[in-house]
Amino acid sequence: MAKKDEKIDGYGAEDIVVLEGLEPVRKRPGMYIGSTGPEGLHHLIWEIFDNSRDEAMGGFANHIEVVLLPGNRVRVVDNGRGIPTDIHAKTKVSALETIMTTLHAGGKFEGKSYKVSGGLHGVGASVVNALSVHTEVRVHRDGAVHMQQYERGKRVAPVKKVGTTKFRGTIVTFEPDLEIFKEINFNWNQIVSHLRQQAYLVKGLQIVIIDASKYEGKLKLDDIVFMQDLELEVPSMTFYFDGGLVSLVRFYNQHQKPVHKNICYVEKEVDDVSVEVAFQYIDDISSRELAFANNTYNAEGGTHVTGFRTALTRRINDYARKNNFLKESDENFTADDVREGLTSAISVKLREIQFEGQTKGKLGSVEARGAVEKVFGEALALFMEENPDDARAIVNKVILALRARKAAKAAKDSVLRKGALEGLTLPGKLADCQSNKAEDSELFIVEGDSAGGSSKQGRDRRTQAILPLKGKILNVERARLDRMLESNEIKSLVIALGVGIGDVFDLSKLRYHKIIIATDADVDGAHIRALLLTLFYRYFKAVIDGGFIYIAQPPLYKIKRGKEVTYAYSEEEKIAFLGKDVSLLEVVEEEVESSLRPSRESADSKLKVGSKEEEPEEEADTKKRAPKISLQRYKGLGEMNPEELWETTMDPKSRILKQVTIEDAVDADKAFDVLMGEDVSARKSFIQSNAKMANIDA
Ligand code: 28F
Repeated sequence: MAKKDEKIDGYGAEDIVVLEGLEPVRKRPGMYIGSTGPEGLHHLIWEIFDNSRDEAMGGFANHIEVVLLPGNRVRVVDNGRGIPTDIHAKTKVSALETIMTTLHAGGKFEGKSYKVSGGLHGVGASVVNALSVHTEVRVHRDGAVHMQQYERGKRVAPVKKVGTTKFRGTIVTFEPDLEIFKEINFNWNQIVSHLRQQAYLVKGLQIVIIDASKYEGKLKLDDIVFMQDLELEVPSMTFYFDGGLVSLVRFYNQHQKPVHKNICYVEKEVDDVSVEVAFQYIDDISSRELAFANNTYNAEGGTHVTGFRTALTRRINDYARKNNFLKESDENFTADDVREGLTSAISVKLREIQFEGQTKGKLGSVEARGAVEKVFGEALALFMEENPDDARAIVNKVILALRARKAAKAAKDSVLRKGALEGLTLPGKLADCQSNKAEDSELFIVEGDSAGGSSKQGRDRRTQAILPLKGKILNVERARLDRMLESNEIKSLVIALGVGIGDVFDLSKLRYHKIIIATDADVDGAHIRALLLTLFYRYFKAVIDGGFIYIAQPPLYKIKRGKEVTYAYSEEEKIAFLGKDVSLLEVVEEEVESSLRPSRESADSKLKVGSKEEEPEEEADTKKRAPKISLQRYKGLGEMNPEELWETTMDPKSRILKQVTIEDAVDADKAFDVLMGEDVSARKSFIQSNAKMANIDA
């Protein structure tokens, strides 16, 4: 068997080296998957998926299915070669078992059968296994099905042949361990967007995602390969892009006005680095840059992005000079000029990959820079020669950006001279805190005057400052820096932050190390939050990068059971707290919505429901009196009294804050274009599809 594998696929079981048990993984899970929170949990899926995807990248698979099953289980299937199950002569165990139960170096990923390595890939499966209560692998290969099961990383029995097959591939089913993860809640949207991105990165790969987690019928899966064939009536998504990054750029620009028709695209390998780039300009001032190294998204860019920018700036300048768009006396376009309105995607694949810093956010490998600069630079020059209409439109767009930059600078200089920000008088609306140590200080950005009122009363004034903002602040989407400065709302915010803006931006002057966005749980609140995140993303990115921005998580409901008060921060929590009373509540709650809805002023208006004081006939003898239950739904912070607000949302000891990551901001930025852009139908469908999530009545 080993011989046969080696001949056909270039691999035998003997290729695995360096073995180590899985105890360290269970001891320090964070070291292997980053965290034991939601990110780490989803990481388990990505690890198993990555192995399937690597099979696809090697050209051995073109179909992957990821299924959420009932009971917190996840099932991943590919139609690759199947993990080898033959017994290793020396270790006397199969390659499959070694892969699943040891922290190995992963022979497969050291450059033999795969041109490109994903760094840690291949150690992933055993890590997932270690952190799962139960795992099962089924391998379809050479006409036979082999199966092995594991509990918390330990095999239950040796690999066993359990049947015959015509199919080839690997099926892994795992159930994350609640001893490791506090909470197991898979996020459908997160899974879909991650896997969509992966589909763009591997041309021709079909990815099917199925949410069967709430499927109530019987599922007998032992003899099933792809569950897609069962045609269950459950949510599912399929991704397949034969355009690669062209499809990605097209997706990002779908609701935008392109400046030129053709998407510039290149895919080529030089010096052992494979480079893929696509871009297209749209009628906008912001830019979207998506960078990937070995299929991992790099939020902070890195050497490949540097190479791309250098080539872009140089080649556009060259073209503009050669074709007399720029006169001899004109200065060159800057890197910022050529970036305005640009949507670009860069993907590099390297044998050995280095990241800067702890996370994989920034690529450090130096060879990527030269490779991208060369491959993309040449392709861009050729693209402009061959597509003069596109080239002209691009250069004209860049000229516009250059003019706007100069005009904006002049305007900003004059605004600054006039002292718009320089006086640095803190805005009157700001209720500042007493401390002037930024590390201890927090700024709550709240929506409207009523929320401003209660939060000013409820806060700890030593360390907590409040800045109330008016409803719709300003459409920053199409406004420029200078226009934006004119808005009093934004001016207040910028002055309160203390960091300045544009050229005078200085992060060290930040006056609060926690900036907490506390908007209401409705459409307007979502809007303002998206707007603020977009504003930070586009003009104060360093403040997000520094981890200074947070989103408050006010409760959605206050539940009183007799004297006992609980707050529910999500629908799920509400249901969990209410237990069996829920059906009754649902009905009454509905009524409030339409007729009894508490007014904003009466923060204490409560709704009595489920009161069992007038006992119905049959229930009288069943139980002792059930406590009186009341449910209050908060539509905004303004509905809470100062004590409630402090207890639930502001008190550092009991509140929940969500730290904003760059990815959150990118999402908001993208959502923002939809919300603020000109495409009305896109806006409508965005609001509708997000309505439930945001808990709003659309
Ligand atoms: C659902 C998750 O894990 N798919 C995988 C393969 C295929 C090979 C492989 C994997 C063998 C000796 C390491 C097959 N034949 N899906 C997956 N498909 N791993 S993981 O090989 C691992 C190496 O050392 C495979 C020939 N070569 C490789």
